[in-house]
Amino acid sequence: MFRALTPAALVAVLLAACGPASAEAGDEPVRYDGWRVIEVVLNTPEDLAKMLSVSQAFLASEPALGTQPWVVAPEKLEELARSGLVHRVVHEDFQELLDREQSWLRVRGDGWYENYATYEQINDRIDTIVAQRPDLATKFYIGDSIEGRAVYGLTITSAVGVDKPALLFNGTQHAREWISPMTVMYIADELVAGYDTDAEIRALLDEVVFYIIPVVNPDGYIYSWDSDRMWRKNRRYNGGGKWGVDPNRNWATGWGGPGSSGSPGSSTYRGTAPFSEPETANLRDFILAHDDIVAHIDFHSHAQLILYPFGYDEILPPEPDLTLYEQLSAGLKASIFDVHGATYIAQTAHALYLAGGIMTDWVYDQAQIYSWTIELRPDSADFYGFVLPPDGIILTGEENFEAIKFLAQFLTQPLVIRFPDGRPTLVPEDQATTVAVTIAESGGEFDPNSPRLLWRIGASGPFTATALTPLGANDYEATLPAAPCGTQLQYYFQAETTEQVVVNSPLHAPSTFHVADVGITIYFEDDMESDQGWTVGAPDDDATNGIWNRMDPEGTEYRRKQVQPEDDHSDNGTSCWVTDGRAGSSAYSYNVDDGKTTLTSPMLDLDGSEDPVLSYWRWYHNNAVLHQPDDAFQVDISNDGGASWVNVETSGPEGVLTDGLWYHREFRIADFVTPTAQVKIRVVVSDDGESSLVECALDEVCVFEAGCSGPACPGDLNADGVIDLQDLAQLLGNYGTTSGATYEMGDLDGDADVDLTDLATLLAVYGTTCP
Ligand code: 0X9
Ligand code: ZN
Repeated sequence: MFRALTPAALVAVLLAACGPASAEAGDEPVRYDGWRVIEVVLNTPEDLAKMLSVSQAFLASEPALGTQPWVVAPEKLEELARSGLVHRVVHEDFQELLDREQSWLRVRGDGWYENYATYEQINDRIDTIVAQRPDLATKFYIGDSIEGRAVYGLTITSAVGVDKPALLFNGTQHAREWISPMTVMYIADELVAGYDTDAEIRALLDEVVFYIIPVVNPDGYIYSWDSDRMWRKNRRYNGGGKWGVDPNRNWATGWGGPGSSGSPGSSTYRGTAPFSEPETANLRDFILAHDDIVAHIDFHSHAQLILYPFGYDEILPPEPDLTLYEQLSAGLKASIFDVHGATYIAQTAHALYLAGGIMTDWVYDQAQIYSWTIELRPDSADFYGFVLPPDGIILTGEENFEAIKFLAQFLTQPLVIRFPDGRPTLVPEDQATTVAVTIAESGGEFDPNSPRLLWRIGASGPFTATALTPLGANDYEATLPAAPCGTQLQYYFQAETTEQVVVNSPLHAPSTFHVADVGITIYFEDDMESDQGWTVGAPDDDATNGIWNRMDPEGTEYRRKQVQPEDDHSDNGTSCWVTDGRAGSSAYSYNVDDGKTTLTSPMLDLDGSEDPVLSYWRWYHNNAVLHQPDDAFQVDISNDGGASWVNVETSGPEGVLTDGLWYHREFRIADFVTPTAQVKIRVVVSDDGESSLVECALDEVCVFEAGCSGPACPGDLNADGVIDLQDLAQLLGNYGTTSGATYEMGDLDGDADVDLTDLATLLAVYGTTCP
């Protein structure tokens, strides 16, 4: 019986049968031709033992009970059938999936985060970031890997502030988890890019130091690119044809314990001693040499988990740490969820499975640093596993960036002010805008009556305070006031602890603040609650099932995955367009089959627009492990009333996540067609067979641009639609101001003072109502 335990170790299985344990320089890469990807149900330890005798190539990092993804060699299929284990084949050829990934890699676009990056490309990116912003980013070196490759990191912080607390993020202890270096690089990039434009990020870099080490196991990472995509460990030669130590079993806390292996061929091989590997020893030394580090995240994939100590035993951190871990883990989870609706489960590491010698346990236990293991996308029911389609890179980066901002704020402030729906940067004129606000306690006790919005129209003058409307729990609604077109709303938020400690968002308000430009021209807006003239069908539509209709969708699920949404996207009403929103008796009842179904918008008159933006929310679910070439979701645009079409986005046939979540998409129309009076958009969904479950939905379509929709209403200082005594009084109250005056104060000609010219303008329209 082979003692090797994980997919990487299936090469050890092959060793006995047909070849070398591991591809070496000059060898052919390891191939998985004809290996079936299966989902198997394991109810008892006996089931698990049976399955392990069929194949050691499970796709989870540890063999576990439950519904499990597995890979089985073709010659073992008969044995699998004989075993009586309940299973289904989800893909016929694992190698094909790996080959597809290779083809995705070849179509790398302009954007650095459009596809996975090699070790060299990551190092180049580190150098580029440092070259572009030497004031914010510096490079460090923690030592060499066992094959002599340098491990580099980035320090990201501003020159403001001294003795700042630091956060450490690392990726790629495990070689095949390619989303992990991309995610930490995304965090690095966003921190640097946001310093000049986002007051919240600026405050973070003024308050906190970030250490980011994207590839702590470079040899393994390169090996997973060049030789065996499923390689997990480092590249130590253990003798006897066995390679690699699992870095995440090589740390000292609980070293040698359960969930780690003493067999050099195992993919959870712990090594000969704690820190026997240069990769872990160097990382340990870096941490010990930096006593500014207060929190750490070790990024892995996959399964969407937020794990905190302990992992080596069924024990919990003592109080008050446990409470803090629970609060913080809940905040990380909520921050991630708010971005794209992805669910990451927060739990102790041992609740997943016991594993001795993991980094997170050591960092917490020995270095007294709050530490997490985050398992990134996809979720545990997904068969892409480590082969996450590349459009998942930015989505994963975006949601985890919110999480680390929350973490940094939590550790530096007694309360954290969060915005679950984001903060507006562009608002309609003369119309109030609401903002959802949530307060989390991060050490302080929150005074629920304290939260307020402070705002002003224009760049000077005092801020006006308005209380937030409580919505229950720690949720509130803030209302940004109506403001005239062309102005700028400047605003910040405050909340207090019961001990009157005031926390601002952004942190250093009012010397920095959030801004929203006022003025949106809306050309088309549809939350799908009424019929605005969309049409279903095209001459060559041939789908036999799942035809577009507008309704309140009925949610469907299939094998732990949401297939059709239960709810539309907009807050208002319940309807959206959906490819037959009925649930039926099974998820297959009303999904798209055998062809395509087309939904076309009414004619949109964009005449006179300058740079309109098309925005919508869409849902696309397709459970094919690899899309059939004709399976696609596509959005097209026309500027000749539908005579000709230009593609805006296509999901599928491959390289795209189709995981059944509402995603917001936004495009500049001029990037595709010249805006005319005859613009239409259409959404085409196709499924070339019946085998895959295809569901699509569309909601909140909007075409808009920044700018004023009509002539501004000069003189209406309080934006209530009439120019009356209140406006006059407002102007007269500020009359004679020589600098820093705002529109609202009476500066109608925008020269920052309130003088006779302004008064004359107001008197000329006095008593009128706005158009
Ligand atoms: O097993 C690991 O090292 C991590 N999972 S992975 O699939 N990325 O290999 C999880 C470590 C978390 N700790 C425990 N489960 N004890
Ligand atoms: Zn891992």
